[in-house]
Amino acid sequence: MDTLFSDDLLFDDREPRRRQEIAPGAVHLPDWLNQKQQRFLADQFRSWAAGPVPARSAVLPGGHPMSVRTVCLGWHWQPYSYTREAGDVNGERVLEFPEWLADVGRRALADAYRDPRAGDDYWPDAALANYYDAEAKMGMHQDREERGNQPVVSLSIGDSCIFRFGNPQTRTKPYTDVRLDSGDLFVFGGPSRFAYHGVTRVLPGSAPAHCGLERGRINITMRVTGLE
Ligand SMILES: O=C(O)CCC(=O)C(=O)O
Repeated sequence: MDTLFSDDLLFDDREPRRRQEIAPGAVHLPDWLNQKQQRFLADQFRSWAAGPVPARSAVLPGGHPMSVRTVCLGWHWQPYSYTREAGDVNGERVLEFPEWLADVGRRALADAYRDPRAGDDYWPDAALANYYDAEAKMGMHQDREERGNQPVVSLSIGDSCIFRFGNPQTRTKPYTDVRLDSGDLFVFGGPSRFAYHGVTRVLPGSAPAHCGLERGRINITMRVTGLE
């Protein structure tokens, strides 16, 4: 009976698959990407991860490697700064931020905020593409290496995960657990731009057929660094 009442089953009933504003400025849009778009992004991820800077587990200041493997576009992120060259990997310059991905970001804002002009001034210049295996997670953190407060746009492909979205003040409650499925969009800006957030777990085996990823989860976040 334990399994009948596990979170994996209950979440589906509790979370309707429709647009939800999780907190002011933080919007979850399920099924925003169709399967072809998901496959396209999964293919892109594989080519980005091949280099010139390969996907790697960033090492936190305490010496622990993160459980996700990350490849960056535009700017290389390492805890907690951006550089053009990946000094903690192989010293190579990261790939350019693709113009088509910036366009995705602008459309994401327009759809999430239900305002066709919401993305007009959005020019993301950095993306972090993370790969989660079945055990990977991400602790509660703020995205605050960027100068400025433009929204973060997040796309998910592959296995579902439980995404914890909190508040700008503390790593702890109040927070909301949201199940992010393959194809989902999550945007956080405005009063929620600096909210703590993290991934408590991946739901292995939940990736839909034909999403382009047999196992694991890819998450792509794009940001405006405000750096020259
Ligand atoms: O994987 C996710 O959905 C969140 C990723 C994230 O928080 C980050 O890259 O800073």
